[in-house]
Amino acid sequence: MKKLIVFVAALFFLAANSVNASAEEAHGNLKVEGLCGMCKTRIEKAAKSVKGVSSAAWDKATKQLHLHYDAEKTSVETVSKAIAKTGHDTEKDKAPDKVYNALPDCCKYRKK
Ligand SMILES: [Cu+2]
Repeated sequence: MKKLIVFVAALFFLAANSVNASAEEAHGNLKVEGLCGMCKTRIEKAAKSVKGVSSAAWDKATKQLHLHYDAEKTSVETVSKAIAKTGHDTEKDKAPDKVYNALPDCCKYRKK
């Protein structure tokens, strides 16, 4: 009986620890250029495709991308590079011209 109690106690201890681990989530903001709803979808999809990112929300008005991620698995720098690859300039990385030029017209944020 005593062994069972120790076992159950150990399970609770492990469960509590794993809850703590997932609570250690980092928040980050990144400025990403974009114009429309299609941009928003593309930017958020690119951010969420990065392993370790749990949520990504881009605001069209402020151009700010708010990220929740596991700091042991990824970083804002990694997310920034993934987004630039899809055609969107960020405050840290510039998108390749070739990818930018292939964006739909409504998404061409560089021509003002
Ligand atoms: Cu767009």
